[in-house]
Amino acid sequence: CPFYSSAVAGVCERTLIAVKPDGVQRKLVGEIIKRFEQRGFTLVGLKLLQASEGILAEHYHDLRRKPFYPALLRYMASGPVVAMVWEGHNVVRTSRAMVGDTDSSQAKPGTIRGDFSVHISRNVIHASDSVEVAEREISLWFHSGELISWETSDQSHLYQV
Ligand code: IDP
Ligand code: MG
Repeated sequence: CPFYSSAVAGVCERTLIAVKPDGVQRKLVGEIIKRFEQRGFTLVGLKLLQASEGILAEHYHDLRRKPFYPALLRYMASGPVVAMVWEGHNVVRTSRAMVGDTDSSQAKPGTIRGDFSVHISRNVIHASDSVEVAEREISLWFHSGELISWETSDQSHLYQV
């Protein structure tokens, strides 16, 4: 964690964000990164990968009995995914708000899903839904050596340090 983490509670928090295959195909990677950067979060890990069935089965383990599960795994394996770890104050909750409702048809304009998707089955992006889940998902998608802790120069403008 960066130096200011002792001064501001919750700054150390991290979340897993993934641009799903539809978002990559539709060239939304830059737009999505831009939103997280501009909000004030710090990128600590980033990679483009073809997700294996093993990683997807683990990632969506809780949904394995849902009727849409086989189609979900096919969708998530249909092309490359951009997996990222973002850090900052309350990043898990804030990124869920930035991403919008799971069902794109209910997602509010201004959210990523509400601006770039129309159907729940192709909703562009994944974001961890709790701090505990984020820790599990980050260790599933990234080796610890792939994450960089670094001190950004804008911290005194983002936080009272
Ligand atoms: P979340 O991505 O907003 O956290 P979850 O309920 O965890 O939503 O579901 C994971 C993913 O499974 C969704 O983002 C979506 O891609 C897919 N999914 C969820 N419900 C449905 C459905 O009813 N039909 C098709 N796909 C679904
Ligand atoms: Mg979820």
